Amino acid sequence: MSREPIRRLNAADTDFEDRLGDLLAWESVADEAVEGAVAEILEAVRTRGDAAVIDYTNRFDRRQLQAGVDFQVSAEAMQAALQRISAAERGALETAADRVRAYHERQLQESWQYTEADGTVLGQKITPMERVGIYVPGGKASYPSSVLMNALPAKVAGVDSVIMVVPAPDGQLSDLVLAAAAIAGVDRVFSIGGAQAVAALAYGTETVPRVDKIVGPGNIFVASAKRAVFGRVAIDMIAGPSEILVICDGKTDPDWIAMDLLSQAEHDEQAQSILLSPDRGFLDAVQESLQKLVAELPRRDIAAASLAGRGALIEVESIGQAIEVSNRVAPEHLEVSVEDPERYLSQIRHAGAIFLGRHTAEALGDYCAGPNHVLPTSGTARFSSPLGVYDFQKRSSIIHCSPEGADQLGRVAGALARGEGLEAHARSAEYRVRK
Ligand code: HSO
Ligand code: ZN
Repeated sequence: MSREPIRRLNAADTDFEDRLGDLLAWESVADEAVEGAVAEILEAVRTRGDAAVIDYTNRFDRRQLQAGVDFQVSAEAMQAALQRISAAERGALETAADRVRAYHERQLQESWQYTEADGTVLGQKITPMERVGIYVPGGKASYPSSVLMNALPAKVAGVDSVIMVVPAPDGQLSDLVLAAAAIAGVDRVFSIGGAQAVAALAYGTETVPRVDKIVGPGNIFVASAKRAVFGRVAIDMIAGPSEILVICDGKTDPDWIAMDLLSQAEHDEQAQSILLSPDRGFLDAVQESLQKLVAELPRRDIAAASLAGRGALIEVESIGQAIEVSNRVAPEHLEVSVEDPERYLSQIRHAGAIFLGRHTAEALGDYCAGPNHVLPTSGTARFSSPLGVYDFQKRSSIIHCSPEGADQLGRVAGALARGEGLEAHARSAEYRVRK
């Protein structure tokens, strides 16, 4: 790890490519010992159901659940949590939920069909998933905002039953997390976590219904369990640490930009914050701001470690070059803090979420602007998109042949089937051909 508070790079340097490569290098941890332990937990829950879930929960979360005792969080407990949070917190959660819901409603896909000249109808039918599981971590990474971001797209998609699992270490649950679940309309909440909760959702137990898809972040055990059950159920992407890349022309308040970089740095020592600017004096000013502002933060140790290990201030020739570099990074969050940012939108190719203009703090997107904050990380924005309603809807194709259509298509299919040596296919199609 570098000892500098944050590394400085210049895109004009001959070794820039190598240094950018070093900066972006990140390995998701896969650990054989973890995989072995997870496999054992999955198998135990698959074969013993609730009894195994209770054993592991008592062991890992220091609880005293009894066999036969329900670990579902009651509707009364959810309402009580909603009453205990402050009016300001409740109002903010409700505003955020309304905005996230409204944004995601625009993503709803419609079924469609069309009729060909001979009367054959072709179409596509959209159906929501039936049951979806949302994993919410316990402890320091337990974000109520993530409850909204995961649950609301599923609800908007029309999922029948959204089931949340959240560990309760020592029996403690976060009021804000439960309140967010209530506001988002989560249907059932179970106070279990870890690989045992993922297993319960994937296989179903006496208490926990089996789901079709599991989404939400978690620690290495949860990530490993999700990977292992993938195929039996769908999963979302396995997210890496948060990232922000800011492009600034040097005319935004350096304190604002420094705090934007710190906002993601404070998530995790492995989080990544990068600033690109053609103005060297501005990079100096932001570096100073960072040093001053990080010291004021409760999570300064995490933020400082993130900046020193994975942060960078990069001098570029122009905003155009900054966008080229950004496209290579394919960041989770891209802030374009320049005059007339819309002008550059067409050149931006790879970014999970794009924040335009000097007034758009990335943090607004984390909480309440409307778009989802579950985004592709570690360069996967090259081929992945934000979590959305699409992730909870499926498509079925529809074919309804008219007699004329069956005649025409039967001949085509017959010829192709015989070419593949599949005689039953050919005859099945040709039975409907007019003699
Ligand atoms: N920036 C995080 C989301 C988050 N931030 C939750 C605050 N709370 C994911 O990229
Ligand atoms: Zn964040």
